[in-house]
Amino acid sequence: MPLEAPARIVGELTSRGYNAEREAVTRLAGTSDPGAALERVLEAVPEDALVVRTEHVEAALPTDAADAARAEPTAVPDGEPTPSVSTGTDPTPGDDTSGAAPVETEGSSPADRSVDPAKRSLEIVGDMTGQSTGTGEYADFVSVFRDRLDRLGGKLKGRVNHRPATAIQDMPGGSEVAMVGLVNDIRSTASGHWLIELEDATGTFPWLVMKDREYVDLVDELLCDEVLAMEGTLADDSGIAFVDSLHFPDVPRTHEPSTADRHVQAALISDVHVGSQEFMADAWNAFADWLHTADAERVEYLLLAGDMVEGVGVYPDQDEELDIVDIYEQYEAFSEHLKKIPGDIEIVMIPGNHDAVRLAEPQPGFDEELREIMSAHDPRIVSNPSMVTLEGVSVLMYHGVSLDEVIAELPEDKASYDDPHKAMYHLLKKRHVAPQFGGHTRLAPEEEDYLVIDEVPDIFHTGHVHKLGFGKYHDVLAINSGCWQAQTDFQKSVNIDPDAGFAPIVDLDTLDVTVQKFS
Ligand code: D5M
Ligand code: FE
Ligand code: ZN
Repeated sequence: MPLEAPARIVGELTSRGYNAEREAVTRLAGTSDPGAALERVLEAVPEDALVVRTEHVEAALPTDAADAARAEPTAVPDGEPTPSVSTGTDPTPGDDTSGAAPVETEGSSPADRSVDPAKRSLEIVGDMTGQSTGTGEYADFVSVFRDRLDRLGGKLKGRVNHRPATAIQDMPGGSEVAMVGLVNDIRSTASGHWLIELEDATGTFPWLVMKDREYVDLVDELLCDEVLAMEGTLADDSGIAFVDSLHFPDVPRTHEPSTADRHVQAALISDVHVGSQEFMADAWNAFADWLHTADAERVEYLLLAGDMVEGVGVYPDQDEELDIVDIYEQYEAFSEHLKKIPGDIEIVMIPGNHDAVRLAEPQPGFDEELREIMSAHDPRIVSNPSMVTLEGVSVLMYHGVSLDEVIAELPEDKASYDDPHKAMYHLLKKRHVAPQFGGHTRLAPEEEDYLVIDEVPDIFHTGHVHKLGFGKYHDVLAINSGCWQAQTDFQKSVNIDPDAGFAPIVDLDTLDVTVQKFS
């Protein structure tokens, strides 16, 4: 994979489970072959290291490469450019979200909102808060994978005439075969073909995708541990099958989203990062002011997809950029900001990787102490991920840590930070918010796989990558909602240019999106 940009290097590192020191990334980016340099550094880092540090790079690379890196620091433009907002071009004609341009607004003085809360309906589905039973033992891994295979495999079984892995190896060579399983391994062969090992409850079986087949293009979308179906022809010795077709659980093309019966709107935001020196209080206040105006009187729901606060000790050197160093004080400040939102707006929030809950997903909603601190506005606090239904419109809320991984592992035209919604499409296609175990996204095995996308949502809402982008995938509206934190030093050093101070507003009766800009 080409590692031309520092952001791509960060993505690659995070996909392998590492956080990065910014100087380390800068030095890698300055080498003549960052991909090869990164491999050398990773071979040399201590096995238990979670952070790639400058000294690791210095130790692993010859000094001339390190010097070259110092001589060519990453260029960051001085002038603050207007963030580029990806408005999601949809391959489907008639997509009503494409071309929705950001609308400039000014924080105007509060006006009376006339809303009728009696018309509302808000239902939470799939909140796993209080349901965690996992202890991280082997048996939990067995049950979480079994549940994943049962539920996602169930969506595929009607589509192929599948057999268990052990039965396939007993069939005569040349037979037509099909199997449903978890991707256990993806390897390229010496001759450029791809070997994909599928695993089911009985065992594993290897499948070969030939490099000249048209669907070889799908191989670079695959992630370990996702569920797939394959059809093909058994080799003469029945030891391997040649793939003829490959199926994802996917969203059916016949999916028809539900809509609200009246004109009512939801604001979808995330990544507020209160407590960071870069938290944009002015933009937040302008947003809150706007919500009090008649222009926003249809906005009756506010969904917050995680990273309410900046947290403490989330990334290396983060403390240098903290405005509030105590985690509880961060939530107290956040609560003050929440109070500025009109009291009649229903708020639903899930945690993110900066929040004070366990890092491993699924993340339960905040504990009692934090709920108490944030109680003034009486938000609904649920797990990451959760499904919430607003007047019949189902919204899958997920913070989005796995998007870093999808962006790092897939080719740039299929998933990138500039088009975060396209990375979301792949999660919808895989029907799972974070398929890969053992990578960047920390996962906690539970009896049930809470990360499976069982029901197709009408809207999929994520954050985390701090980029605004939206579009439709098989008529599911995918929105990544940007952030309220200006570019941090780390982001500057790796050329991540966040979309900060935007609020995408969804019409729940049509699923149209408009973007309000407050920065
Ligand atoms: O992360 C916002 C985005 O920036 C997300 O794509 C991860 C990336 N990021 C930010 N800081 C780091 C460090 N130190 N290492 C690796 N990746 C990083 P958020 O977690 O929402 O602040
Ligand atoms: Fe964030
Ligand atoms: Zn995050």
